[in-house]
Amino acid sequence: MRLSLERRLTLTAALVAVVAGVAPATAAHAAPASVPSQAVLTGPTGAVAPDLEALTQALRNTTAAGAPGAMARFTGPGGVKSRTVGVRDQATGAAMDPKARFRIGSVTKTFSTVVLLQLVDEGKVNLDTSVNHYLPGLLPDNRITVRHLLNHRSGLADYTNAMFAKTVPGFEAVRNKVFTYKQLVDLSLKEPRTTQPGVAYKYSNTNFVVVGMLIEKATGNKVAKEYDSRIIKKLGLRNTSYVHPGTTIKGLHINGYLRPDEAGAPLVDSTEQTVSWAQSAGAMISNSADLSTFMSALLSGKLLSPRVLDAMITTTPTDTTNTRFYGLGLRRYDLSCGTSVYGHTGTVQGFYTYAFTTRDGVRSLTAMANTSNRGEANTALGGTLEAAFCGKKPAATGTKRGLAVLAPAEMDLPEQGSR
Ligand code: HEL
Repeated sequence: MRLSLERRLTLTAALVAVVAGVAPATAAHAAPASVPSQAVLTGPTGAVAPDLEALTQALRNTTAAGAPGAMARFTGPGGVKSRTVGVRDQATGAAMDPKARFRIGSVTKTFSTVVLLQLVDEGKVNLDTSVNHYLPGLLPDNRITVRHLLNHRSGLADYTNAMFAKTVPGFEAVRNKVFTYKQLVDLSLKEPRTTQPGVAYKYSNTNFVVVGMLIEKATGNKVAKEYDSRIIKKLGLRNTSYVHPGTTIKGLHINGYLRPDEAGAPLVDSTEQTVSWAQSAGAMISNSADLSTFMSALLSGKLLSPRVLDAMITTTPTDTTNTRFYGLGLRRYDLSCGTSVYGHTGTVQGFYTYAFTTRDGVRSLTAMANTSNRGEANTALGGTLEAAFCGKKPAATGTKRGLAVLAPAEMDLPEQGSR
C-alpha cells in the first residue's frame, strides 16, 4: 500500500511528537505542564534555559539515524549557542558549520506569506476574496479564497505526491527542470480536489505556488524582488536568497544527501537543483542565523501590522495530538513544558530544517540535517525543539546501529506512556 505524502508526514509528525516528548491533549494556550525536573529557569520571563548537552544528543541521534551532519543554533537571553555534529560535505569531509547556507524547503512558505500579508496590509490583496478575482480563471472553484491557500484549506491536490512517489527517479526527473507556475497548478488540477474549500486542513505545495502567482500579479514583480526588498534587505539577511532557477548554493554551504528508497543504495548528492518544482512553496536558501532573525522579527511584530500578524498566528490543529497547529504559512508546536513555538519545517531533497521562535520572538532555534527521505533522522532532529525550549533530554532514536550508543545509563529518558 502506498501512503500519500501527507499521510506519511502525519505519521512522522506523530512520531516526532512521541520521540520529542510533546505532551498530548494540552489546550492551545493551556498553563504550562510541569517543568522537566532538571530544567533551569532563567531570565525575567522565567524561560527554561536550553539543555545544550541534550541539544547535542538530539543532533547525535540525527546522525546516528543516517544524516551525514546536523546542527542547531539557539538564540535567547543568554546569547547564541551553536552545536554541530558530522559533516557538511561527505566528499571533502568538511565539518558541519553553523554559519553555512542550506536549502530551507517549506520554510520558504513563511517568507511568501509575509510578502502576501504585507500586500494585505497595504490594501492590495484581501484575505477573504476569491483567488480567481486576482487570477481570473486559474482555479476551478470561485469559493477558494486567498486565506484558504495560506491555511491549506483550498482542497487543491499536492502535485508533489505523484512527482516524488519514487524518490530518486522523481527527483532526477525534475532536478534541472524549469516549470512555470501555471504548469505546476495544472499538474494539481489533473487530480481530484481533496476537500471542499475551507472545510479541512490538507497540506499542499500547490497553495503556495498560487501564492507566488498572486504576489507577482499584485506587485508586477518577480517574487525574488519582493523577498529581497520586503524581507531580506529590510532585516539584513546576508545569507538568504531566492535564486530560482539557478541550481547552486553560493558561498559557504552544506551539501544535501538524499536517501534512495532502496535499502543500501548510496546517498545521492542533491545539493544542486533548480527547486523549480517548489518555487514560492520551497526554493529559498538561508542559514541558521538568518532564519532565527527572520522568525524573531516576524513574531515580534517587525514585519506585519498587529492585525495581520494576529491572523497569521490564528491556528487550527493539523493532527489529533492537539500539539501541532497551522496558521497562515506558519506552524505552531506546543511543547511538553507548556511553551508554544512558531515557525516552519522544511523538507527538500537532502535537507531537513526546523526554524521556530517563541511568541515574543526572544528565544529562537534553527536546526537542520543534511539528509532527507529518512523519517528517523527528521524525528531525531525534532528533539532539538524540546532540548532548546524546554531543557529536555531527547529519547534515543531506535535505529539498530544507534540505540545502544545513544542511550547511556544516566540519560534522562522520557517515561513510557507519559505523553
Ligand atoms: S513536505 C513537508 C514539509 N514541506 C513539504 C515540502 C516542505 N517538501 C516537499 O514537498 C518535498 C517532498 C519530497 C521530499 C522527498 C525527500 O524526502 O527529500 N521525499 C520523497 O521523495 C518521498 N518519496 C510537509 C514535510 C514541511 O515540513 O512543511 O518542505
